[in-house]
Amino acid sequence: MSQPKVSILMGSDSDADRLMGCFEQLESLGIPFEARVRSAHRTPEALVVYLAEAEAKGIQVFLCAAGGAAHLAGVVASHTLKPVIGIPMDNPPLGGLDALLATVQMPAGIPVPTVAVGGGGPINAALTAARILALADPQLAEKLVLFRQSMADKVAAKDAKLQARLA
Ligand code: RP5
Repeated sequence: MSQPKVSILMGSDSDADRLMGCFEQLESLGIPFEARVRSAHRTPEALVVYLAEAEAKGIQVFLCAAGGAAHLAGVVASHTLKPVIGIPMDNPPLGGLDALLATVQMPAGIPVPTVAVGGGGPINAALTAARILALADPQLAEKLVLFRQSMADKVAAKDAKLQARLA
């Protein structure tokens, strides 16, 4: 089995179902990944230990999903120089605005580029990781070209369907 290149960290297993799109997108591009539950607040020491292990085994990009007072991505970014992408989770009662602000509003010096709350956010996190890895991987870059073409084909098919319905 290939060594994982992407690590998806989540603050709780309650986040996992909403990250399926992220897992599936990485799988469809053939990017090896691992997903782990580590919390910035509940397991701060275990998080730091994991990050050292992950870097040692070749993880290139960290995707960090957390809800509520979501410090996970920022804490990870403070311990690594690898790219860290924040995925704010749309938890009740605030619907993810809390996690969005906690993830995206980092002080200068510790960057956490952050994807959308809910919806396509987890998928776009996977695609951003893919673009980063594709800088040094021409085969992956080609897969991204094909992925984009397949999206354009789907839009064209939808337009054709709409035109047929209106005719
Ligand atoms: C965050 O707290 C997690 O990322 C999760 O979104 C949220 C709630 O966690 P649980 O109470 O469901 O374990 O750290």
